[in-house]
Order: sequence, then structure tokens, then C-alpha cells
Amino acid sequence: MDQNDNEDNFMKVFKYYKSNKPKPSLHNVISEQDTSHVVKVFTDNVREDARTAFLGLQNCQKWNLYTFRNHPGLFLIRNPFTGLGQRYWIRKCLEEYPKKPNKTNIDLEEIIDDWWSRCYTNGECNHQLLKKLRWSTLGYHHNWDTKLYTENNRSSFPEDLAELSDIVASYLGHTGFKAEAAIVNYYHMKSTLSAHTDHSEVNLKAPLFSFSFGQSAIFLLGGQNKSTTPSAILVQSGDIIIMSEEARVCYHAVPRILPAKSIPWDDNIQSTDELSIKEATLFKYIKSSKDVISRLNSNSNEEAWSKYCSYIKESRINMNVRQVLNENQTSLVGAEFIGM
Ligand SMILES: O=C(O)CCC(=O)C(=O)O
Repeated sequence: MDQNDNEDNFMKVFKYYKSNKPKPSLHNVISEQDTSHVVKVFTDNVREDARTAFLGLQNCQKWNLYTFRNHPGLFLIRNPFTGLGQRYWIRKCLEEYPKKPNKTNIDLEEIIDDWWSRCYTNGECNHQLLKKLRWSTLGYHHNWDTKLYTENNRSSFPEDLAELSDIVASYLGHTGFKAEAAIVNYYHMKSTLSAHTDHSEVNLKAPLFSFSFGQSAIFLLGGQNKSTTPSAILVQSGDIIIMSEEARVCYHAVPRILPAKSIPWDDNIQSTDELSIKEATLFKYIKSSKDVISRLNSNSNEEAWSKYCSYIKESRINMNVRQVLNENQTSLVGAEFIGM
């Protein structure tokens, strides 16, 4: 076999799952029941985190954590969110994260301060504009051309997303994780994301957290070059994929979006009570719980939720959170690092 055949192994699988004629068989797509590939991690001794309910998560003791026999460092937490929690994050990704000063793919054509409001100007939905959003970047903005982060291309990172990432990082024992950059990806039913590695961050030792909502997807994870045949993993709404250690620098891609088999963002929708916990000792990043609790609860109103519901019925959203800097590093100024 010549060198190119080898390098094509990732692409062959990508093309197989992307194809419409013929449509792929999903027989080899790994789900958590597939014990020849997946190992359930027993987390009986896991400590409860008092912040979970504020951020739309179930009690940590109820989470289902899996590792993959062929992919050291890859973890899956199967939907630890409540229904209201999923609604909260879906709405944040649509209403808040594409707002300026965050960057979006639409900036190349036109700078829109508030994309979601613009989509609904005069009470009508501008479907064309709605479909145009493919990504927004938060914190350090990823420069897609240079593949570099720079200090002068940075906005503040959302406190709630930093707190959510901190909860998941702590659950897995990564106590020093700092959320400093995120790419929010917006997929429609025919969207794909091609094979790539995430290596623009100075710190490649810190894990990457990938939160998915809405329609399902086939996620491919291969090795450190494209000659490794990737595994195809089914990712559903609420799932968190964690890429750490070896898996942090492996090739991955999304060749296909699949219709969701269930609607977990509709599960058990009821308002969360104001929780009587001393806030000052609770949060690391969020200053007050009032805002998050009232935002969580506002989505229990079906009328308020309906516009977001129509969007997510035909789309998938993925929040991909990274630490950029090394421990004890406070800025990129003067830092030596290598991009692609
Ligand atoms: O959508 C996904 O699941 C993956 C997104 C991703 O790989 C990225 O943003 O780098």
C-alpha cells in the first residue's frame, strides 16, 4: 500500500459517513452499550458539586461516564443535563454568544451586533440569516487563517460557560482548568466538519470539553495522523466529550448530522427553586446565582421557548471549550508558541 492510501484512512471513513448515495450503515457507530469499545467508569465515590443545579446539570452522582478502549484520554459523559439545563445552553448559544464583541463567520460579510434579534426583526423570521451562522468564538478568538490566538484578539469569556467547564473538569480531577477560548459550532442537517486537530492552544496538556445539544451527530476520532482509521461515535443532545492526554491532539471530524431519536430538552420541564446556598463560597466564576436561575426558569415557559425550539429541531449546536495558556501564564504577549 503506498503512503497516500495510508493517509486516506481517515478520509475514507469520513466520506463513507458523509455520503447520501448510498446512505451509510450505522452498524459500526459506537454507542455506550458497545462494551467491546466502551467501558463504563464507576464513579461511586464522586463528590457532589453544589453548583450543578444552578447550571442545568443533574447531581454528579447520576452522571454516566465512559472511556474508550482504543482511545486513551477520550471520555464521554452521556447527557448529564436536565431538560431545563439543555434549554438554557441552547438559548445562550443562540441569543447571547453570537453577540458582539464575540466573532462569527457572518462578520466577513457584515458586522451584526445582535444576530438573533436581527433574525427576528419585526416579528418575522429571516430564515436565510438564521441558517448563515456557522460559528462564533468566545474568549481568545481563534484566527482561522493564521490558526493563532493573540492577546489583541480576545474578549471576556462567559462566566457561566467557564463555571460549567470547571464543574466537568473538577469531576474528572482536572482542578486547575481555565476556560479561555471557545468555538461554538452551529450545524444544520447537511452540515459537516472536516478532519482537523486542535493545536493552536499553547497548552495542549489541558483537556478540551465539547458540549453538544440538539440533533445527533457522528463524531470521528482517529489518531495523530490521518493514516489511523477513526472510530465513529454517536453524540446526542446533552453529551459531553472530553479530549485529554493522547486524544487531545488526535484528528477528529463530524461527517454527518442525524435526526435526534428523543427530545431531552423537553424532559421534565419545571422551574428550579431559588437554591438556598451561600453564593460567595459556591461559584468560582459567576458572581450571582440570581441571573442564571431566572434565565433557567424563563425557558419553562413554552411560548418564550418556541423560537429556540424551532431552531434546535433542525440543528445541532456544539460548544468547544479550551484552555489556551499554560499554568501560571497570564498572557500571550511575549509567549513563544507555534501555530499550524
Ligand atoms: O461539533 C463537534 O462535535 C466537534 C467540533 C470540533 O471539533 C471543533 O470545534 O474543533
